[in-house]
Amino acid sequence: MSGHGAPRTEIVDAADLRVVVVAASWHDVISDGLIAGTERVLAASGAQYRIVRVPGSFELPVVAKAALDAGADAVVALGVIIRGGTPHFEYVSAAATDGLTRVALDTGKPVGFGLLTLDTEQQGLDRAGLPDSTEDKGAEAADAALRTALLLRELRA
Ligand code: DLZ
Repeated sequence: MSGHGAPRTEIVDAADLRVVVVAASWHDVISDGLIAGTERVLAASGAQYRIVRVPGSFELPVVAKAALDAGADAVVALGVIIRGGTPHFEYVSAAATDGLTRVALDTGKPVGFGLLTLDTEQQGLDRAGLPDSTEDKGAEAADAALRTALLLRELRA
């Protein structure tokens, strides 16, 4: 999937939203870049947020669900999975992706999807919002979570 065509966005005002960032701990340079991009957007929006770490991407859905059940308006889920020589990549990627989708639908609250599933480390460095990156997927995921939470609030009002 290409990053071309992503919407051009401005910072939204989300001062009354509570957001939990759930970040997996694998591939720290890339995941630290994703977290920094997410924080830039959340801080600029005025949203209240906290960051929690989980061991790996497989653990993202259950913790995202707990955060939303406990009252968060949105979650930003961040993880980095790099393909290896075994089918493990497919299992962890599918479990995390399907699980996060289910969490969003079951809770009726948005999960910003900042899970990178990659063939190479370089692909992650290119997307991590680092000085030499071409994309900032952590920022994109945070922006999507905020916009969706605000839209859902408006639709339900
Ligand atoms: C086991 C594993 C492997 C091989 N690779 C990754 C990865 O690239 N990215 C990631 O976020 N997590 C990985 N994990 C860990 C699993 O997500 C999970 O934390 C463990 O299987 C324990 O449940």
